Amino acid sequence: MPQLEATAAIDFHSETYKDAYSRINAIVIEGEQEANENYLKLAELLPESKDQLLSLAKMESRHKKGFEACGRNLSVTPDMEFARQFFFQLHKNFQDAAAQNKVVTCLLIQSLIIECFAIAAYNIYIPVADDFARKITEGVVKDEYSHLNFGEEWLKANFEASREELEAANRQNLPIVWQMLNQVEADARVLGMEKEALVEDFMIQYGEALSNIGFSNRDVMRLSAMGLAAA
Ligand code: PL3
Ligand code: FE2
Ligand code: FE2
Repeated sequence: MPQLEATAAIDFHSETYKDAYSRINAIVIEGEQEANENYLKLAELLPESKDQLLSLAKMESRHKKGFEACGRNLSVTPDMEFARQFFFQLHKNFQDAAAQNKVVTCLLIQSLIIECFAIAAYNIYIPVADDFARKITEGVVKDEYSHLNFGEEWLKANFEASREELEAANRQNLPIVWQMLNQVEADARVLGMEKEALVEDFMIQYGEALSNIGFSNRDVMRLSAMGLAAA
């Protein structure tokens, strides 16, 4: 199994590994922090799901603490400034949508795009992680499926009314994800994660989510590849 050989070959304490980890670890910490804030905002926008959304927000702050411990365990200082810039556009689009009460756009950005991105990244990371980080990440990824499920269920129940806004939000935000992947490609490779595997896993998760919500196979293909060719 090539993946096992790769694991054996990774030196978690080399300067090269730690340098790449300072950015990837920061991205994950910042992503969990922003996910926490986004679910708190969604709890305001969707009072009927308030308790559930507050519990998702709480999970996100636990995830953040877990990944901070992963960095500490390798004596890595996360580059938080890099991570804030990494998320800037997606974060801004979420906040603009929230300010206009566009719940569908907020759910697409956080519960579909960001959660699928996280699920893909964590699934690809688990086999090449150090033992400490692997245990943490395995626990986290289980929660992320339930966050994705929240978005799927809500959007499925409101599919016809949400359809147009979902299309527009997808067109606005999915190309940003491909750019984000390009920005982490080199660092992810140092950690043993290939961009092609991340793209593939993301497209599978995101495509399944769109299909569960109610889009046809044809729409799923069109929506989930939006902007990919240009990336
Ligand atoms: C939502 O619950 C969490 C949001 C986190 C987003 C993470 C995106 C990660 C992309 C970077 C690829 C490498 C990940 C390595 C995993 C430790
Ligand atoms: Fe999370
Ligand atoms: Fe999450």
